[in-house]
Amino acid sequence: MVEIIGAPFDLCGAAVGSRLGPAAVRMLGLVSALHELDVEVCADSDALDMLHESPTDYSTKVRHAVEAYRAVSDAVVASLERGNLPLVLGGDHSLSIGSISGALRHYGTENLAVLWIDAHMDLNTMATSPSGNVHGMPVAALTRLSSGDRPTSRPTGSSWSLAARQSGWDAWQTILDEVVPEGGVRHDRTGWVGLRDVDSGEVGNYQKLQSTTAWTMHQIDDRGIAGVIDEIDAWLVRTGATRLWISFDVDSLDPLHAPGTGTAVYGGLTYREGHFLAERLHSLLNDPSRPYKLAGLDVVEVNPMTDEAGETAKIAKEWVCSLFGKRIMGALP
Ligand SMILES: [Mn+2]
Repeated sequence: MVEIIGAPFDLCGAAVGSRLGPAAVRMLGLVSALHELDVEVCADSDALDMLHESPTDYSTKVRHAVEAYRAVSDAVVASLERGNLPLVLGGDHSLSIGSISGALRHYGTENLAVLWIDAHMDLNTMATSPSGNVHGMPVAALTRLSSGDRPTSRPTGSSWSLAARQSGWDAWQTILDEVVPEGGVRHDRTGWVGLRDVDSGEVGNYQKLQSTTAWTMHQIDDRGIAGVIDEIDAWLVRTGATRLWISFDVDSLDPLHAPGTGTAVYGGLTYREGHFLAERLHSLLNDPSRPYKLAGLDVVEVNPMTDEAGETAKIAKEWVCSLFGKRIMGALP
């Protein structure tokens, strides 16, 4: 049974507002839409309280963030122990540090693969991030990349203060020591799809990882979404993973369809490419001949504050429905 876990937290995104994402997606009838697909939803609650204010001090933000990751991780572990399938509604993408850590705690590093559906790699560390926004770093945390030595000076040209850099570094250590389990997500079981905005620090970090796999928009253009999905399936079989966590950032979709998100980039998945990906993943995840099953998923970065008439929340809800078996055109005889 699906267990919805709201994570109304956004202090690590580009702008505040995605803390309202879970409310918007729920308000559009996610639970009843899943019921219509004969998917049982057994619980729908939040893992943490929504802050009513937005602290601007960096050390306060990361302190709240680490608490949010712990709370989401615990909620995911509790859900998996009950035999449920957690659906985590964000919030900014840094929350996946919590959700996927929870899945790692339950399933173990040997069993879990992660598919990161996103315009961005989210692979910066505190050492390479241009912004300090942790929503650009979750994959680096989950694959346990180091942020280097604790900074003692402010690099030239950086907009971060030294105090902020140090509190970021301290938070990173806490995340690696106390949130992400030993082993983390195995590098060869980390895959991205939909990439089109990767910065130079991330390219350097990507080169440090071994055997990770990325399908950029260029490859989707080249091989078609169906061809890329076949490659994702072959990759998952090759990894030997028995469980897949899907982390869906709504900015993977083109901003024509999903304008209400923190870091929109043109040239994303079209409406049909996005749904086709979800529909095919549904078929694969429910195919008894496939060795992997769904562990859980994140749906993140829906920001109702910058959305256009709820379009982004709507497509996020529809995407989840496609992943759980909906066919947009219905089933023809
Ligand atoms: Mn992301």
